[in-house]
Amino acid sequence: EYGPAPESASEALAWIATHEGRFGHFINGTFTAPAATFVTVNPATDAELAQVSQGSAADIAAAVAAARAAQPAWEKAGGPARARVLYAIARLLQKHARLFAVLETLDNGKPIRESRDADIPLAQRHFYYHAGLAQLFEAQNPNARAHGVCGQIIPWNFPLLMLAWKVAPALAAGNTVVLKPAEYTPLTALLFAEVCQQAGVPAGVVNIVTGDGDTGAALVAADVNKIAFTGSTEVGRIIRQATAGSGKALTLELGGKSPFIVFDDADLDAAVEGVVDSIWFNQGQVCCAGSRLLLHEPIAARFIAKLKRRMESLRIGDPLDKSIDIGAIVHPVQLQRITALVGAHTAGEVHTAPCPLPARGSFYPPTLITGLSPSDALMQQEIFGPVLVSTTFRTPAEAVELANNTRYGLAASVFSENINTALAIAPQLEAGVIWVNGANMLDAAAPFGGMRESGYGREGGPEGLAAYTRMTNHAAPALKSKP
Ligand code: TXE
Repeated sequence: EYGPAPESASEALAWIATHEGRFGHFINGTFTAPAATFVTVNPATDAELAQVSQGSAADIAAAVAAARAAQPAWEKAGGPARARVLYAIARLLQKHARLFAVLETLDNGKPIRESRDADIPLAQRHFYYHAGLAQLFEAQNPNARAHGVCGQIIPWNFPLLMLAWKVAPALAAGNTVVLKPAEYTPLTALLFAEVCQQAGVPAGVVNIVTGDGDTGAALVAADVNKIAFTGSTEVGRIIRQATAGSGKALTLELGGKSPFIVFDDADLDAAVEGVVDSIWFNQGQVCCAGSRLLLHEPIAARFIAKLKRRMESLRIGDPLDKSIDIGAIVHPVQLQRITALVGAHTAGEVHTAPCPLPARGSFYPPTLITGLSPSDALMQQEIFGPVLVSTTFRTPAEAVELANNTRYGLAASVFSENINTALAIAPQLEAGVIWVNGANMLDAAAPFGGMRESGYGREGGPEGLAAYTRMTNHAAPALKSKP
């Protein structure tokens, strides 16, 4: 479908060239003139991709004003009218899937196989799903009203998909948005702005302001009705404090240190593949990555041997090469963070995948650290890289205790061929999302989110849409007006 490996970057680079490599913000349906720019680079080659504007408080204020002006008509248009626009966005994401996938891989460093088969299709599906839900939800919840203007701040690990998770439900419920992409990966959000123009999204309904944490902080402080944030637990805490007492609604999707539990009756080969999907997907830069491997003692040595053998076949390299399993780390700063966290630690036995690393770019090898004790820092800290730590347990009760022994509570995987074991363990795990004999399975219809320091609120499904509405005792305007 995508021609011979490696995938060509030419279409994506040509798109960047149509903007002369310099991007303004997308406010009120048009691009502003680029100003005060910063550079976004391809982490696999260190080559500059484009210059992107650093959003100021004035840019945020202009975007919020556009969103405020557009909101009443967008809500009043009603679910079916909004659904038409959401379907149009979904179809355009599908039509331009290849361009989006290559652009995402260039900006983020993730393997093209993942952007092509996961990020972009899941983003499309999010818009298709919410087009349907826009109509159904309104009919079933006549007293639900939109919040108004939503400020949305997203991370760099799944740039377009996190945008879809934020924008699709907000628009479906009749809100307008000001979205700030992460500074490392702004490009697919800017391409999405063009999709909005083509899809007939009314001016001001979607606004995109690029920039760093200062731009994000300005958005949090702006006159918005809701903030939705995905990112680090530390910044989540700052935003929580900044919005306290402001009356702004808030949802937070933060970090994790999710357990991956393998019982002695598990299909060990399937569990090994589960580990690969869980911690080496997207170089481990996944909030719900199964980064703590908990092994039942009777199979622990056998499992580690199998896993080490599997690591020998992992291929690290050019993310545009379709045969590559592991791409680049998003940015040199993130690479340094991973290196420092692992380097500061002396306990345990460190095993790395033997595939040589490319000579340039930000690459880190898939890494397995065995023989740690539950209180070791690496068992507790989110590394957000391709680093798996493991320990063993003797009884199901000990497995549950170890699994719950962090400050996080985002996701968990349980591998067992005994459904009674799986169903007995799952409800005892303090995690928002639990997979049995699987990992990292996401669906637009399944609410996703954490507990404890992994955040609160849900994204996806009717619960996710409900988080973009408030209940009133007035019927929705669209249902009151005559056709
Ligand atoms: O995240 P930040 P960073 C974790 C992961 C990673 C660490 C640091 O452990 O190693 O965070 O990554 C914006 N007010 N996760 O530094 O800073 C920022 O511009 C408002 C887990 O990249 O949280 C970006 O758009 N916004 C995670 C977004 O917040 C602010 C995904 C996330 O950046 C801000 C990413 C502020 N004061 C990192 N400061 C997950 N849960 O998926 C920054 N931002």
